[in-house]
This record gives sequence, C-alpha cells and structure tokens, in this order.
Amino acid sequence: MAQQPQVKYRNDYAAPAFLIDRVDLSFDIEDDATRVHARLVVTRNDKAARQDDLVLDGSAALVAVTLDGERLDESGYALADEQLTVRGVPDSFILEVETEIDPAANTSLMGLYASNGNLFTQCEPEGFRKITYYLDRPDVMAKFTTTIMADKHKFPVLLSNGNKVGEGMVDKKRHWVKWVDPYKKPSYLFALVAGKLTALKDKFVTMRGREVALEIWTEPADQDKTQHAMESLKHSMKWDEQRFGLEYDLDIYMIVAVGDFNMGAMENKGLNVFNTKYVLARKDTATDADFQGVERVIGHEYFHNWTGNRVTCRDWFQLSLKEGLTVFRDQEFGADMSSRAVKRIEDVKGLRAHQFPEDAGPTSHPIRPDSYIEMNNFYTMTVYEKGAEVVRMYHTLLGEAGFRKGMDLYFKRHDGQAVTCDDFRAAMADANDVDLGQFGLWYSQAGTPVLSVSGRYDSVARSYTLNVRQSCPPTPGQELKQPFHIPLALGLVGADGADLPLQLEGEAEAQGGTRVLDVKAAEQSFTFVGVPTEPVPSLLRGFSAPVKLDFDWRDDQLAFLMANDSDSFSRWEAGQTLAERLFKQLLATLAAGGELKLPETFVAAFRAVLKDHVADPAFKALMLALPSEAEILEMVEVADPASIHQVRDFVLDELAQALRGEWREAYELSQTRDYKPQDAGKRDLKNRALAMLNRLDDAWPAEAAAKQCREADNMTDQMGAMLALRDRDGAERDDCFTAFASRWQGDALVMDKFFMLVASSQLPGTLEHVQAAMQHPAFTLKNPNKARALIGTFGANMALFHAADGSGYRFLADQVLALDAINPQVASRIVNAFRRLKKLEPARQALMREQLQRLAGQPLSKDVYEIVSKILEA
Ligand code: B3K
Ligand code: ZN
Repeated sequence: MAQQPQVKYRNDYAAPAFLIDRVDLSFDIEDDATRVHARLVVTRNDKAARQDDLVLDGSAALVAVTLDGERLDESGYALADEQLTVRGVPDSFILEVETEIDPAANTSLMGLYASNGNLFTQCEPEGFRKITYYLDRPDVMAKFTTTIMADKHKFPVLLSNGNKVGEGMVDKKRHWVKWVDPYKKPSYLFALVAGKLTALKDKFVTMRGREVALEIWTEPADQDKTQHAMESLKHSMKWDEQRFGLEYDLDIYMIVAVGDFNMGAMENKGLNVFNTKYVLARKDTATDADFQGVERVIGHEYFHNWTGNRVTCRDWFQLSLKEGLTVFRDQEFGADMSSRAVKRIEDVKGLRAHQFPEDAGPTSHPIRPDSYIEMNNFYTMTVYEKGAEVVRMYHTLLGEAGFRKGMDLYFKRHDGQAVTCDDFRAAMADANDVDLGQFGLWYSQAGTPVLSVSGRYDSVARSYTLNVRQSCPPTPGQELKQPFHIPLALGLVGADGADLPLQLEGEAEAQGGTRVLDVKAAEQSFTFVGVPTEPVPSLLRGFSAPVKLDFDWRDDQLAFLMANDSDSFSRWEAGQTLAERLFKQLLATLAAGGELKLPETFVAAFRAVLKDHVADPAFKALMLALPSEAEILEMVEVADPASIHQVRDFVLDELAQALRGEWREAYELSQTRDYKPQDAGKRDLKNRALAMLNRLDDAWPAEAAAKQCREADNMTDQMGAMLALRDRDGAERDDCFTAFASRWQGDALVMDKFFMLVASSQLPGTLEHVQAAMQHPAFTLKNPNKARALIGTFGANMALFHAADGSGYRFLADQVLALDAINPQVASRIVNAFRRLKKLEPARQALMREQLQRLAGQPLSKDVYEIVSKILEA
C-alpha cells in the first residue's frame, strides 16, 4: 500500500499543555477568499506536563502570527505536518493568528465551504483546523465571539453561535454582525453561516417562563417546507423538559438547512446546521418515513444541547458518551411521539441490518474504540446505535426512576466539563448505589454476544429451569472475551396465552409477568418455582440487550408466541425467528439441488396477520416484513448473494401467490382519503400489499399502481406506487418513472428518491441504468446525498452489486476512486460495501479482492485507506 498514515491510540491521552479561555474570531468574506483573524487568550495548563512550545492544529494558509502584540517571523514559529509550533511561550499570553481560506474550492465539506453560493461550516470532529490554527480537541473549552463581514447584497444573513450583540455597515456595500456565545465550548461546536436565506420564525416559552426565539433558515424557495421541522423542534424542547427536566439555555435556537452536507445534521451550539433531508418536509415531497426522520433528527440535535454540548467528550474515543446517549434520547422521544412498540421494532431491525454486520466484520470496534486513523470513520452504527443499546441497558437495569437519578447526578457533577464514558457509568452506579464494574466491558469489548438458552420443565417439582450460556466471537485485536453483564428480560407464557407470575427459587412470592435477570457468568441457571404447566418462554423481551439469542423453540411454539406474547417486540421477534429458520432451510435445499417449497405453517402465520383486523396497521406491516437480504447474509456462514436473493424472492412470490386474496383485501381496506399523518401505518400496509400484488402476472395491480402514481396527493403513495412497479418491466413502469423524473427535476431531495429507485431495481440492466443516471443533469458526485442515493444504494443492491461477472464490484471501486478525490468522507462510507468480503463464496471473494487490491494500489485518503486496509488485512 502506498502510504502509512499514523494511528492514534486512546491510551495515549494526555491533558492539553495549554488552555484557551477566550476566542475572538473575525471573518472577512470576499469573493475569492475569506480572511480569518483569531485572537486567542491562552494560559499554560498547570495540571498537565509542562511544554515550552505551544503546538496548534491547522491546515489553512497562514498569513500572520502575533504573540502579545509582536508579529512573529519564522524564528518564532514553525509550520509542519498541519501543525503550528510557537516557540518558547510565556505562561499566559495573547496569540493572534491570521489565515486565508477558499470556501468555494472546498469539496470535502469540512471547515468553511460553499454550497449554492452560501457559506456553511462543519467542524466536528476536526474541521475547525481547516479554518484557523487552534487546540482542536474537545477538552479545550473556550468562550467564543464571532464577527462576520461580507457584502450585504450577496450575504444578507450572517449567523454564528450564541446571541447577536451588534450589527452595522462597514462601508456602503459591506455589513458586519457580531455574535457572542456565553457558554464555553470546544471548537467542534463552532458554526458560521452566511448567505441569502429566509427564516420561519416562532418562539418557545421554557418551563421557567423564558422566551426563546426559534428560527429555521432555508433558501427562499424551501420556506414552505419547514413547518413540520418547527413543530418537531417545539415538541423536542417540551419533551426534554418533561422527561429529563432539561431546559434550553440561550435566547435563540437556529436551524439552517443546506443541500450539500456530509451527514444528517450537526448540533453546533445555538446554530444547528442540517442536511435539507432532515428539515424540509411537505406532504407532496416527503414520505411518512421522511417526516419521521425530520422529527427524529431535530430531536437528536436539540437533545445534544445537554448531552454533548453542556457536557462534552474528553477525547474522540469517548464519542459514544454523547452519541449513544443522544440516540437513546431520540429513540425515547420517537417512542413517546408515536407507537413505542413499532419504534422499538424499527430500531432493532436497523441495528440488525447495519450494526450487526459491522460488529461481525473487519471494521468491528467497541463502542469506545481503542484506536483510529481517521476519526470520521468512527461515526458508526456501533458508536451510535449499539451505544444507544448500552445506554438502554442501564435504563433496563435501573428502571426509569433510577436512570433519571443517574442522569441528574451526571449533570450535577459534569456540567461545563469534557468527560469520559467511565464518568457516565460512575454517575449511574453512584446515584443508584450499585456495582456496574462488569458492565464496563460493554465499552471495551467488540462483537455481538450470543446467548444460548435452554429450558427444562419439571412437572413433579412444578419448576422451570433456564440455563443461560454466553459467548462472544473474536473480533480484530480481541481473541478472547470476558462475560458481559447482560439484562435478560423474560416472561413465561402459560397455555392460555397469559403471562405466568414469576417466582425464582428462594423468593418469598411471585412478582410480575416480565422479569429482568442479571446474566453475568459464562454459564448460569435460573429456576422458577410454582409453575403449574410447561410454559413457553418469551426471552429477551423488548430486545433487552444487543445480543443474538439462541433457543430451541418448536415452530408451533413460535407461532403461539406470535399470536399471544404480551410483549409486542417478542411477538414480532417470534415471526423473525420463524423466517430465519425458513431461510436457512431453503438455502440448504437450494445448495443441495433440491426443490424449494414454502411450508403451509409459514403461509398460515402470514394469513393470520393479514386477517387480524384489530392490530395497529403499522405493527402489521412490520410483522409482514421479511428479514432483509443483508440480515439473511448475517445468518449464514458462507454467503452466496445470488442464492440469498433467489430464496428471498421465492418466498415473496409464494406469499404473493398463496395469499393473493388477502393482500388484495388489505390493499383495499387500507385505502385512505385525504392525507393525514396518523394514517402512516395504513399507507405502509397498503403499499406493501400493492408491491406484493405486483409480483403476480395479473394486469390489475400494475394498473392500480399506475393510477396511484398519477393521482397520489402525497409522496408516500407516490413512492409506494413506484416501488411496486420498480421491478416490473412494462409501460406502467416507464410512464410512471418518466413522469416522476420530469415533474421533480427541480427538487433535489425528490430526485434523490428517483436515483434511489433506479439503483435499487432488481431488473437486469440496472447497472447500465445507474451509469446512465450519472449523466442526468440533476446528478453530481459532488453532492453527498446524490452520491449516497445512487452509488450507495447500488452497493446495497444484493443481486446487482454482487453480479457474478464482477461488474458491480468494478463499478463501485471506480466510483470510490472518483469520490475520494472529491470528498473522502463520502467515499469512505461507500467503500464499506466491500466489508463482507470474507463472508462471500470463493468466486465472488476473488473478484471483490481484486477490486480492493486495485484500490489499495492507488493514492488514497486516510479515510478510504483505513477501511480498505482493514478489509484486506482481516
Ligand atoms: N455530531 C454530528 C456528527 C458529526 C459527524 C462528523 N463526521 C451529528 C450528530 O450525531 O448529531
Ligand atoms: Zn449526535
């Protein structure tokens, strides 16, 4: 490999040798460049090892350095390897640094960059150093003031963190605005926005009666799509007060939407910057899922104001401290805003489809990683989603009241500080006077633990014994694992379908229908007494821990749990377990050259769900969703993507055929009139039915979809129709797709949906269509949403990406190289499509390896290098 970038280790942490108390920034925005003047009030940190020189991070063009008013020449400082060393500084001093940057040329979208003529920043984790020279690490917290000067006509709106304290004219054309943020913050929370934008304005009165101005800024054309974001923001503010007693702390809260953005959104203090995808929503341009996404991300960034900003991370290895906790908070917010049962299932489904593969592959890492080459590669499903599961386990172990006590103590101890995951765990333990020592292994050990459980009923003693064994597969750098502390929530279901009271051996009386067992040893037994008849165990209720569960239920017991379990997660899970067994059997049959057959019991279980007219339609839709191809890939030892695709398609075709009447009935009964947000579940069910019906050769489902495509008054039904037609060649498909692309060619977010449909099609010729779409005037690799919609989606298209001739792999590698030259972060996400290399059957493995080696032979960014080398070395 061409280069050997440096690895950073968690254990190398050392406190900063200097602290910065104050930063006064001024930005002089001109057409061809932006001049940045930074005035830093610096003191030597007496709690750290003494260093004579001040070493700042930075990569911007340096114009001048001044120490206590004296301009330094090159004898006073040195510039090398993206660091500025100021020699022999006193104990406290004022350092002024002037830099020049070119936001229009910045395609990485880190630091200060231009998007459609406006300027935006992204600093987390290490973007601030692209703006000026600084101690760009989260444990250096300072008070910031920001003055921005620019042409008033081109940049009428100038925003930064905190409160606006002044504005005026510099000369006839140029104006200035000054912002002061009264809270200390690390540089990664700095933000600046400048441009032609308009705001939707509202206000919120906090629980202590303070009035906060709320502003959502967009390009003028998008202003009519911000109402839902505003409602979501107000709900978030209220929810955090009610659930956690947390109040907002500035006089203004601003959200700015930008079309070019590397991720979802960013929680900069008082000035969140958002991907337009998570702000803009109008019923004709956004699906129900998009509306939900906006609410979730608005909540997430708002909740960061306490979990992230008021209390931040000591170093980037601690990222899950703020991300795992904030995802847990946004999940709970979502559950409280809609259906808790549905939300939990959706979250677990996402974890299984995206985090489990990560944890089982070459880039597997603990939620608190031990090392990294490029920090941007560690904003992962593991740090975020598994991190949230770890926070949820505290909640499960301590209960709502105990968890709240822990949170209160965490803020009491650490408000205004930069702390570690261990500090959080200590607050939880101390507030509840419990020992969470072993629980700490969730932070240090990677991999998805496996719980193998067996049950034995003793009819004479009327007791039921569960034997629980835990193990965790090896992951890179971690061969052997110690046993985790696992909360195992369970119930025992009696013959009538009701939960039996639970009494463990030695306990005086029975308590409740669901219990949480503390599993701590490699092997452990639990005996329940007073059990009148043999129960069916319902295990891991609510998905009480991020583990894989193995229990030898009979198929009829799973069907019984599907119909009766009082825990809705476990009802859904019983169906998933049945499906998993089915897929494994069918894959084995296919490999042995046998004939595929769908068992009648499976059809019957689906029929029962479709015929259940009482259940919440959103829940029904989830019960009717089979594990995805990505999930099935994780179920087998050696994966042949073609077989996985074939088998899943077979099951869907059979279900469509065998239940055609039921699907049609579901389609017709779920029709809705006028668009109401609360009908989302019905729309989901209806559109799933429409897609199933379009697997049949009948003409009417295609006509129904075509009609829906023409007449839908909302994007959910519009997309539902297109998804139903996506894999069905014919005039209906062509007409619908053509009309869609021409109607929405001017709407960037809707065009992303179009590109996603093109790249996810199962029809032969999809690769050619993707290549053609790259020439579409609305497409550009420079826009991350576009790259993800077309190239990212293609990388997740099991049948086409893994084409037997290697064409999918070659195409993806080509795009990774093209993207890496533009935006390494986006390229690095997309190259992850190769991470299941080792799981593939030999022929595809060889083809994929060839492409990975081709990549490795090229000059790569640190981002892509880190992922490619890990995949090849595993
Ligand atoms: N904290 C940001 C993520 C920054 C990612 C940098 N690559 C958004 C969030 O988690 O809320
Ligand atoms: Zn976050």
